[in-house]
Amino acid sequence: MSKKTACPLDCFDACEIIYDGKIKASKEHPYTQGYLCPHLNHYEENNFITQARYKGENISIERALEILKEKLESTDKIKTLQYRGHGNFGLMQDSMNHFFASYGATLTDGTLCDGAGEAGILEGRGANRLLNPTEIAKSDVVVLWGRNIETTSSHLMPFLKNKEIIVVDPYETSMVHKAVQHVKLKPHSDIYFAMMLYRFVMIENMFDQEHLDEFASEYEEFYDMTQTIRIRAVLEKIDLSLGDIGEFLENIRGKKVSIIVGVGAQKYRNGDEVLRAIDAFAMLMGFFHKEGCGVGYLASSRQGIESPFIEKAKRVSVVDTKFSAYDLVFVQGANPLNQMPDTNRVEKELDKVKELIYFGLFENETSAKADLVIPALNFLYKNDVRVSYGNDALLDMPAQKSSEDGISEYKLAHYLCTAFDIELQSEESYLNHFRSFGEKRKGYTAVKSKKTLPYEGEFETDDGEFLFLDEVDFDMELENVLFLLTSKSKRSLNSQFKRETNVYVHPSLGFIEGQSLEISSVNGSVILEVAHDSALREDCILIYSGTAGVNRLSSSKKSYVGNSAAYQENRVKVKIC
Ligand SMILES: Nc1nc2c(c(=O)[nH]1)N[C@H]1C(S)=C(S)[C@@H](COP(=O)(O)OP(=O)(O)OC[C@H]3O[C@@H](n4cnc5c(=O)[nH]c(N)nc54)[C@H](O)[C@@H]3O)O[C@H]1N2
Ligand SMILES: Nc1nc2c(c(=O)[nH]1)N[C@H]1C(S)=C(S)[C@@H](COP(=O)(O)OP(=O)(O)OC[C@H]3O[C@@H](n4cnc5c(=O)[nH]c(N)nc54)[C@H](O)[C@@H]3O)O[C@H]1N2
Ligand code: SF4
Ligand SMILES: [Mo]
Repeated sequence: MSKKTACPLDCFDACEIIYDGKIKASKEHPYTQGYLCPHLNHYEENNFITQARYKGENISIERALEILKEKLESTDKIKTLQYRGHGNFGLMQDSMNHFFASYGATLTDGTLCDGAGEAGILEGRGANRLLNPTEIAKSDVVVLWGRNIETTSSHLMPFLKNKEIIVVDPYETSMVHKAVQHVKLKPHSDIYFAMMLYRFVMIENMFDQEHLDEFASEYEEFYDMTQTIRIRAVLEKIDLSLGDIGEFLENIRGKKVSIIVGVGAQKYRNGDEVLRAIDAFAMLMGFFHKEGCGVGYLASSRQGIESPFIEKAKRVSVVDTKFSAYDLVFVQGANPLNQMPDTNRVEKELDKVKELIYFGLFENETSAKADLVIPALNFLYKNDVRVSYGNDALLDMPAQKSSEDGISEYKLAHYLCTAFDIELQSEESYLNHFRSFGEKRKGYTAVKSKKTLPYEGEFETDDGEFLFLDEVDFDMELENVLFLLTSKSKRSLNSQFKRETNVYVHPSLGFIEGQSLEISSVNGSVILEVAHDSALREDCILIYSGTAGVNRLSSSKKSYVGNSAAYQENRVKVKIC
């Protein structure tokens, strides 16, 4: 048995693991480079669910499967919903989608994560291709734009050695201390900043005319749009100075530049426009077609991988799911009662569901409410293959040991497909199917079609040209407001592992550490204990993603484009209680 497997978590890095009774980092894999993050270093110390239960009573796994089958039989198919999250990033997770889709149930679409930004990228470039770490390593300057790499993609750090770093973030991330510039802009003001960069690049003639004529002939129309911005008034509104713009352009002049964008910059209803404005600036600078340059985001991880599973099904959005329209809801790899926006709404909706079924690894808000809890086996006990949205690796994840305390997705899908007479191939044939998209490269296996220079030749839009944004929504509330940041925490991965419990505020706001603070928005409120963080702007509070109750504050209104959640759309108020 191969001792090699991979971290299954929803993370850019997709680390390779050597398992010898203990989880260890692979030293050979060029992206893993011999170390893992705390989530995996302490993975086996977690309290996994090892016991199935129904309505509070412990039952055997066999009985849990029978109950699941009975409940499916007694429920109308159109009243059955599979709600998927990304607790595990393995491709075999989809074997359960195959069952539910073939069976005639409703599945989910849309995303809680990166959909708004991705929609913007798709509009402009036609495809959301990867900017691989090996390309980023060729840059002189790396702009971290709403991405906190030391926390969320620490394996990118070695690729940034000796580069000039610029951070564009309302928060003073740890990378700021290594940076030549920190643009500490107001949240939600990135569109203005990007458009102003565009305008000044035009004024200063920092662009390559021929390149634009070939790939983005409408660049002057976009320039006209950037000219509708009143510079002084807007700079004041977003709390930047002309000096910030000038310094930024000086820092990148004549350099190879990669812009690495995170989900932070697009957790808004108009998140697509943020990415389109950043892309427009990058286009003007010619970054898409020069070596060591580009804009990297959360790329489509499955680029170049065909699904062997039945996918066609009726689907409803994962953002504002109307659970009450279903009698049976099967939650897989997700914790909607913590991670979906507008928890108050989600709670009310789930109250009306007759059979809430939770298939996961850990106890959480959703398992606590579930009628039937089915323990999943963790990645060490099952076979899988994974890819990543942050690099080109494809990793085999063979089982390292066995256990009867839970069930794998494939085994559960197999049980259900057999029970309902649905075709399912052997596990090995699916694994081989996924493996077939890989090719050996130096020290690792990569997805064949993930190329190093993604937009070489032309863009993937209808006419091969970059498509500029032609209308911008400047209707954001930016003045005299308190912004809510809901960033990712070092200690947790979304709501898995050690979750944060505090609300973080700037010390100058006058709140005392340990004090209870009621934070409220138009959607709801939550009471949390104050902790100080001087890395924040004074007009921002920070409640990390995964904190209990954080999403009582967020809205389930979807992004205008991209069927995505917009966690930071609501402004908040605070009150001592
Ligand atoms: N440790 C850890 N790692 C993770 C995760 C985790 O929960 N914990 N989650 C994984 C997942 S699912 C994802 S999607 C990725 C996300 O990875 P990232 O995109 O890096 O995650 P975030 O922390 O959401 O946001 C990054 C930064 O955006 C900044 N930000 C917030 N609002 C704005 C804004 O309006 N403009 C700008 N310019 N910046 C802003 C925040 O201050 C933060 O520093 O991380 C993955 N990796
Ligand atoms: N306020 C706010 N909310 C957010 C975000 C934010 O930035 N701010 N970020 C959003 C983002 S980017 C994302 S990606 C989503 C994530 O939202 P979810 O995907 O719901 O993430 P988790 O809370 O980690 O829930 C994953 C669950 O999957 C289960 N699980 C883990 N491994 C397995 C497995 O192998 N099999 C099965 N069956 N189950 C497993 C675990 O029990 C865990 O509780 O949250 C979103 N929510
Ligand atoms: S950095 Fe990401 S992929 Fe690597 S071990 Fe941690 S969570 Fe897993
Ligand atoms: Mo995510």
